[in-house]
Amino acid sequence: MAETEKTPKSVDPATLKMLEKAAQEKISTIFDRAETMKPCNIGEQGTCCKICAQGPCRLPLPKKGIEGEDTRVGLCGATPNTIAARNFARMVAAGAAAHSDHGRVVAEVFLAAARGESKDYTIKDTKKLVQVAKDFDIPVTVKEGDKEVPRDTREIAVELGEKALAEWGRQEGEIYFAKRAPKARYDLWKKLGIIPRGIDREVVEIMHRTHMGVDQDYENIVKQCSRAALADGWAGSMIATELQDILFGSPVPIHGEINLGVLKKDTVNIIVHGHEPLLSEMIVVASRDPEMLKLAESKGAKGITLAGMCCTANEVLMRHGMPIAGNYLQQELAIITGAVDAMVVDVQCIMENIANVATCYHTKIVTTNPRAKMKSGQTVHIEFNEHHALEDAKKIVRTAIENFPNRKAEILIPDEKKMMVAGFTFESINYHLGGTYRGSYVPLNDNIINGRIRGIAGVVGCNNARTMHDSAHLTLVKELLKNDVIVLTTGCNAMACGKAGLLTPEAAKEFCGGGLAEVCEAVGIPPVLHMGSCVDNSRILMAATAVVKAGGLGNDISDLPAAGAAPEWMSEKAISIGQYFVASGVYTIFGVGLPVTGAPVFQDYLFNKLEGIVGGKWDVAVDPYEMAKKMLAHIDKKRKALGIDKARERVLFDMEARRKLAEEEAAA
Ligand code: MSK
Repeated sequence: MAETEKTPKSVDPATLKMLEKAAQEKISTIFDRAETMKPCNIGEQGTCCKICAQGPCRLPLPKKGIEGEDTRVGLCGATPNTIAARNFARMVAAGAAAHSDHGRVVAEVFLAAARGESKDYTIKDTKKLVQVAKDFDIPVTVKEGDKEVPRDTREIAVELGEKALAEWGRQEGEIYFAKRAPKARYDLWKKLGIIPRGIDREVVEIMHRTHMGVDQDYENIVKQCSRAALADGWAGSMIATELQDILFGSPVPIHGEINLGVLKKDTVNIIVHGHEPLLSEMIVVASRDPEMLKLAESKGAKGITLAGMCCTANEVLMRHGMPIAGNYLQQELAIITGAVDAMVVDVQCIMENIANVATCYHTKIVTTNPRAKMKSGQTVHIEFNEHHALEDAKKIVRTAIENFPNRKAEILIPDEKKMMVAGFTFESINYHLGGTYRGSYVPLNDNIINGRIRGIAGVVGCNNARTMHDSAHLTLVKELLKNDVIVLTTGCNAMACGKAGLLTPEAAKEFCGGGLAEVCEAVGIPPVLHMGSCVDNSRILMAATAVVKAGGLGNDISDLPAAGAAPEWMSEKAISIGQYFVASGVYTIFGVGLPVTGAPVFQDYLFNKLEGIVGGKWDVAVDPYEMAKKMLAHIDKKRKALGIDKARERVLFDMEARRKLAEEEAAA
């Protein structure tokens, strides 16, 4: 059957064009392998146990389902619930470790910069430095005579760097940022005993508890999942976001372009791919260096195009407006254009196959991180070190420039690219809604209370080759917008939205219900707010906290008419993110499927019982329309509980009106 007669593999025309080129050139991509290799059905159910050498013990659900007592056990007697819970917990541990190890390196570089040991990095956002220092109980003023005067910025930064770094190795007590959460949430965590002690400790404890013959109580395992995931969301990831903002500058709304059409035939094209902005920030500087531009010209190129891929793309977009070449499933395809002179990678979401694809073209894959090397293909390793960061970045850029004359294949760059606005943080949303002098979330809350905005959704996460590329992301987001739900996004969902034109203020008129469109047009914001990379999901936690603190919508994140989703997730990091949203009180729904279906009792605990404990719960819907329906039902449930379900009309409700509504509700 011809390629065009099959179900399309993507909703993105640029991706389809490149898949056609790949087929013509007989290059195997992840899209092909997803067709030929079927997933293991026992692993999919979460009930394959391979944590000791007596297995793997495979406990699939019987075809007819469970009749009577569930007697399935592994060799040691482990039940499907224990096995699925252990597998789930190990995903949380891996995800939390990945985000947090990113955060650790940021904290190390931050400290080196504060101490003046890393000349290429400096403190850029001193206002945020002071704010974050206060959260770490660091004095920001000193006594001079009888006056309190601001403390030396460098001293504050050094103390913050030391205290932040100590969050990884802390053995007792609580992570500092736990107190950033609404008081009711903090008190609940305290009561449940799930406030993380130290980041590394919680991850290690999952690995211990899930070792053969240790924790055999799925509820107790989930408790540790919450602790480790909270250590990710409210510590590892949040520290990464905050220190990156202080080092590189906090993002503000900025224009950028997205999709493979940002590459240029006549310039040196460099793609930075992965997650840590420490490297990409320096490559941005190096690619603008006059010496580099001159070298590019001497090789016959008309300049240097630097574009991002995956979350590194979000980082360089948010702070510099650098273009994005594509999201996770487009990494092989970028190379297939024949126009990428170097793909520079660091950590996470880098497919091993890019090295093989690169051998069919001239593209150099440059690995830069000692934790992530590649064996196959034409890769070079240029280790990136913060003590001579710019020098290393220039070496990498030079490698790309010198490779420009080696282009050999036919070049095909799809025309597709779209404009977008990114760079929203919980602070900049505050500013946009309330203005410089009265920055506040109150106008947002008022519009939720009066019903112009029905609720808030966080839609985030990866692409997954088992589902049509970007399709579930876009269907879900459009359904939510149509129903007046404002969307906060990060990661590969943000990029899918960008490619589809949803990240512009003009999208409000085209895609939103009347109420949401009215608000977005009045404020001049897109209806989908791009808040950054995977670690920046911590910005969504802070935005949710700011909404609670602005008042009128309950006392806790779990009271908000809000829901979270990852329609095309694939990475273990997504499971950690999901768990920290659930443990923060958010109804969180995933597409694709969760590997828990083989353990119905454990699944019921995650999908139902957990809500009565932490206020948030897990859910799954493969169909994005079904997913939207479930999210809207949850949002409406919360609106009802708040007594604002009858307020979906065009009136601004003052306190008196809200009280009246609540009384009417009680009387009904
Ligand atoms: S890059 S973790 S595929 S969002 Fe952060 Fe995209 Fe998921 Fe990687």
